[in-house]
Amino acid sequence: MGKTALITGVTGQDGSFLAEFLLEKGYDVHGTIRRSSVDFRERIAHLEGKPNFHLHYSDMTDSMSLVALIGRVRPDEIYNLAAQSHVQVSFDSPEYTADVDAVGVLRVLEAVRQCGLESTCRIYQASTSELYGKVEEVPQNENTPFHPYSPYAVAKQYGFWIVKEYREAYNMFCCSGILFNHESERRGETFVTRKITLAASRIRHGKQDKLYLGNLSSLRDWGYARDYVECMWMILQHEKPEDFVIATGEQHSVREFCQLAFHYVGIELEWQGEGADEKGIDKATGRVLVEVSPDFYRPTDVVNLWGDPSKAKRVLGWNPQKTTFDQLVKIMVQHDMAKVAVENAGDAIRINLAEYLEKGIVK
Ligand code: NAP
Ligand code: G4F
Repeated sequence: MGKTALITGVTGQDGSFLAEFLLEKGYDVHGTIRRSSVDFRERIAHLEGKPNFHLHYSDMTDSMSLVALIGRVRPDEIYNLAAQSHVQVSFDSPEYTADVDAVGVLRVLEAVRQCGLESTCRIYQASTSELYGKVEEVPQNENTPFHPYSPYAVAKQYGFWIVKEYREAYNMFCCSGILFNHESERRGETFVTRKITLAASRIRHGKQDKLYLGNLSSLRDWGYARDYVECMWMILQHEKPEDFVIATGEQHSVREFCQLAFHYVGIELEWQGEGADEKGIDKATGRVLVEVSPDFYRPTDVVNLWGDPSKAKRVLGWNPQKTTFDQLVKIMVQHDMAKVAVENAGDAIRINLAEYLEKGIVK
């Protein structure tokens, strides 16, 4: 018999890659989705209909839905990925973020206990490098003190500690992966990397004039999401429950990411000015393509994330450099150049259709 896994947040970037990964390993995969007026299942559309892939409505704010689902599925492994995952949004919706990202974790742990699965079900909690926040040392490892620096990070801090508490109090196999930023062609479009690769592609195709960003000097340790979901699985296959830092061990600024993304669409940028006056200028034409907008500044910003993945490498045998920074940017740009080309083709068809309707050819 293959194992059964439950993924909360299966429609997200990580959930979709993890579902693919577990299906390939022969798992029976169950995922949670939430009701919304527009059905947004783009990332998992290719998995629907597979016999071992099952979707269920549930919400992290609704403990009854979680108890009922976990009792019915009786998973061997739970990957708790569902979250309000946008740091800037957490300043606007702090209470909701706490409900989902903090209390939501407690709801999953309690549901497992109430269903009598505490000694059989292993639980992975999607923790984050945002816990290091206003960093107290670089690079950051499993022993670096936490200093959360946003409502999102404070909520995730609760999640981290409640997982540790249940591990020690009830002897449950539950652990946190402290994941540094990981990106992909499926990344949400308002996170900085995807915002950049989409904008560079649209600018290249003449569909956008300029890209507005916040803090260009912010530093991140960016990896490829597809590589990171493998490590989530490895954490649950380890002989004992432990927390791990998952990162590449390499750090780049938002400015560097931007430079490379534009390079891959065929535009070389040079930077002029400082702070809010800094601009990214197309060397060939002199056009200003990137500007800073204080709208994207955060009340408190985390600016120096750099992970040390030594423990995951040594204990789990995980390769933190499977996909390099350069390859990651290239994958994302290639995807978005193709996406914009398809959008352009769609626009052309819509224009024609509008003309047809106007002329009364199609009624
Ligand atoms: P994501 O793309 O934003 O996906 C989040 C998932 O959570 C989506 O499926 C979303 O559903 C679901 N969700 C949100 N609120 C929910 C609620 N109230 N009830 C049920 N489901 C809900 O995030 P991701 O990048 O895949 O990240 C996965 C997890 O890792 C998150 O917990 C995130 O905080 C954490 N993390 C991410 C990174 C990173 O760099 N990507 C780094 C560290 C930690 P909808 O599709 O319906 O919105
Ligand atoms: O891409 P970001 O929004 O990601 P952030 O805040 O690091 O959060 C992501 O990674 C965390 C792991 O460390 C996850 F826990 C979390 O769920 C999420 O996946 O911003 C990255 C940096 C920030 O310093 C931000 O201030 O880029 C800076 N930035 C500059 N201009 C911008 C922009 N961020 C966004 N989203 N949009 C901008 O225009």
